[in-house]
Amino acid sequence: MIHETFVASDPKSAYEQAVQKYGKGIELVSAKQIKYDDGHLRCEVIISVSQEQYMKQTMGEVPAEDFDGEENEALMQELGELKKQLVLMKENMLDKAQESVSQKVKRLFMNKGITEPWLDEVLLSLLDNDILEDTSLLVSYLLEEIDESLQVQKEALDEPKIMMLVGPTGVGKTTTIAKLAARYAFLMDRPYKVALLNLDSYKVGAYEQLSHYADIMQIEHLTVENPEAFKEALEAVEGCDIILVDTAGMSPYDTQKFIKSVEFVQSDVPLKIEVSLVLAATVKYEDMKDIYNNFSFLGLDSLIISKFDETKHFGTLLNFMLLYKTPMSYFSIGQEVPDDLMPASKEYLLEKFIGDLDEA
Ligand SMILES: Nc1nc2c(ncn2[C@@H]2O[C@H](COP(=O)(O)OP(=O)(O)OP(=O)(O)O)[C@@H](O)[C@H]2O)c(=O)[nH]1
Ligand SMILES: [Mg+2]
Repeated sequence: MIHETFVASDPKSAYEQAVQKYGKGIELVSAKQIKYDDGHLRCEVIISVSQEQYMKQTMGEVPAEDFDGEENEALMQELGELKKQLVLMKENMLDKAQESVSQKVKRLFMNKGITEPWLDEVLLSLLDNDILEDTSLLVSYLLEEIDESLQVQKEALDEPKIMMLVGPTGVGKTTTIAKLAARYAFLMDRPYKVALLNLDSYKVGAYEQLSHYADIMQIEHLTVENPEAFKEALEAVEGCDIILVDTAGMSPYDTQKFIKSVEFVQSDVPLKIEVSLVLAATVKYEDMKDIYNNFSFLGLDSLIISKFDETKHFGTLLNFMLLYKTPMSYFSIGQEVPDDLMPASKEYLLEKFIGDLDEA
C-alpha cells in the first residue's frame, strides 16, 4: 500500500480530494489538524491506496471504482467522528491562545494547589494594573503576596516553657522532640537545660523510643500517665529552660484520646504550655483541614511541618497556610536526629514551591 497526504481547511474536503484522485477504493489512515507557519490551521488527511491503483492514477488512467453503499457509510461516519474531534481540538487551541496573562497565571497557581478564591481576591486588587499584562511580573507579585501572608513563629527561648507536640500517628512527633532536645541542649548559642516528658502510654515502645534519645543526650526523661503525675513531673524537672512533651499519636477522630490530652493541656501548671501540631507536608488538603480542625481543641500555638523531604509539591501546604494563618515554627526535613530540623522559613518553603512552579 502507498500512503499519500491531502491537505485542506477541513478533513472532509481533504478526503474528497483523495476520492477525486483515486476513487473510493482508498483507506483512511489518519487525519490531524496542524498549525502552519503562516498561522493558519489546516487539516492533513493521510490515505492509503494499492500500488496498482496508485500506478494507474499516476500513469494517467482514472480508476473511478465506486464503493458499495455500506462501506461508504462507515467511512463517512468515521470521517464525521474525526471532524468532531478536530473541531474540539481547534476550539481548545483557540481558547488557550486567547487566554489572558492573568488567566494563564491563575491556572498555573491553581494547578499547583492554590485555591481560586484567594487568587481571585489578589487579582481583583490589581484591576487595571499593568502587572496583569506581564506573566513574570504577575507571578512575582503573587509570590510576594504569599510571602506576606505566611506566618512564622520566631524561636523564643528567653523564658522557661513547656512545648507539647501533638498530631496524628507516625507524623514524626517523637523524632522531632529528639531533634529539638538536641538543638536546645547542644546547638544553640548557649546550652539550654532540657527535660523530656512522655505522655504516650498507649504505644508499645513509646517510652523506649524517647528514652533512647534521652540517654544518648543525657537529658532527664519521665513518663506520666495522668494530669496529677504531670504536675509532679514538672516539679521534678523544675529549673529546666525547656520541657519537651511528647504525646501519643491520635487519629483526628479519636475523641477519647482528645479528651485525655485536653486534660493535660488545661492542667494548672506554673509554666505556659505551648502546643505545636505536627503536620506532614505530604498530607492531602482535605485531611490537613480535618487534622487541624480537630486538634485545634487543644489550642494550637504553632505548626511543625514534618516530612518535607517526602514531597516536591508544596502548593497544598502553602494554600493551607494562607487560609489557616497559624504560624509555622519548625520544618522537619528528614529522619536524621538532630540534623534534619530547621526553624520554619518562608524563603525555604517558597523556594520549594517555585521549583515546583518552574517544572510546570
Ligand atoms: N522522611 C522523613 N521521615 C521522618 C521525618 N520525621 C520523622 N520521620 C520518620 O517517621 C517515622 C515515625 O516517626 P515518629 O517520630 O515515631 O512519629 P510519631 O509521630 O512519634 O509516631 P507515633 O508516636 O506513633 O504517633 C519514623 O520512621 C521517623 O524516622 C521527616 O521529616 N522525614
Ligand atoms: Mg511518638
